[in-house]
Amino acid sequence: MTGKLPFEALSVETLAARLGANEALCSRIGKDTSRWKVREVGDGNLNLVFIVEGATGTAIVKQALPYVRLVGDSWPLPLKRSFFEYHALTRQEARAPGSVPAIYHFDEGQALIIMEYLSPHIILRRALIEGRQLPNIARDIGLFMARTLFRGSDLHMATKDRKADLALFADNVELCDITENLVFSDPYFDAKMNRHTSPQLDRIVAELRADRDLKVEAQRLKHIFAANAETLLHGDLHSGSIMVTDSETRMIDPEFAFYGPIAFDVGMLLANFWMAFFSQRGHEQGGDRSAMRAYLLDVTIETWSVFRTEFSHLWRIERTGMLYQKSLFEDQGDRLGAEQALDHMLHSIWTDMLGFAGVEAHRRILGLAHNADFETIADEDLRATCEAKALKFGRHIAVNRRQIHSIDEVNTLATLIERESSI
Ligand code: SR1
Ligand code: MG
Repeated sequence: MTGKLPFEALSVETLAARLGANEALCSRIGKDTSRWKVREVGDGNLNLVFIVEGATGTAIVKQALPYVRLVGDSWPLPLKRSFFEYHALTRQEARAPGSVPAIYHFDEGQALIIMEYLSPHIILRRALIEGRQLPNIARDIGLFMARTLFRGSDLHMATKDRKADLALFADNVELCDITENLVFSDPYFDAKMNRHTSPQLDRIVAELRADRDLKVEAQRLKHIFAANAETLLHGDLHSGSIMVTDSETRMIDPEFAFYGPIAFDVGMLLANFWMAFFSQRGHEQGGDRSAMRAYLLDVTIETWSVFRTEFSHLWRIERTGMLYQKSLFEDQGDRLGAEQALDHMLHSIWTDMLGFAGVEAHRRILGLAHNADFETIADEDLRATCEAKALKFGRHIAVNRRQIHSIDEVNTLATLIERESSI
């Protein structure tokens, strides 16, 4: 197959015939296609994902579809998202080596990426639902975020290179549009594709939609998301975009990559830990999840701390871009000036991170794309109780983000809300 053929979606039946001559794939898994076993395992909202097992190895073949898989061909979506995913992965590997799957081959015309099969990794979200406590995720994800977000910005890059990347990723318009609508607007009005646990949450949904302070804050956050082209974001860094074992963590699926605010990736990620926290009450059939709840709050504390520490470290040793030049500070013996500027930047990331976390929690409960943490709670009353608490928490941290000063304060709030008996 070459990139010049018209796009055609792969299937379990056609994959071996279509990719049997692909050298990158054959060199990894063996060229005897009669021994290839192909499974389609995509459980995300957008793409096809195949596991292809051959005589000498296994690889992943991921292919974009010209529409949103979750909705169907009534919602067209350009294939070029695969191009952005490929280019984001190459930059993430350079900036945070070992944190993403290895890429074996990219075919732009067929919108497919052949990449490393991660095994025995599972999706982090699934592990958290099962109640597994992974010891390294906070460190690994905190480092990934600090390294990719710092090194993709004008704090580090040559401004010519950053502007070229800014222009390249600016074309990821349709995926940004999904986030702009699904995260920042749809949850706050009666948008067509919204759904929520009903009737249990009806009253709360009506209250949130009538909440002027919340709607204004969500739009201020949307403005920051759209206008603050600070760094190359992963763009969809939730617990479904991370694969784990007890000792390893890899980030996947950066097709939403674009230049946006540093705080967005951090906020989306932490929101998913807080949602996992609020969902645990719905997963207690096998026993009490108090220890898991405590673990998840510890993960938020450690993730933020690792992110902050590594970002600060890079600020001190890799600040080679055109922002806050050393010639203005350290080179004049003004180390404190550089520290003051760092404090300002971390403070603004912190404040915006809380806002992004709040609206991310809302959209996963009120919008189109829900998460399995809540969706797998079969008892709808119990699910609604968990969801209502996460909604209340999200509203508080989004609206009051400028008055919240520490992660302990956020986690105290989460604990108090989680212990409330009614919704
Ligand atoms: C229509 S796409 C819905 C969601 O799935 C992706 O994973 C993103 O989170 C997006 O918002
Ligand atoms: Mg995805």
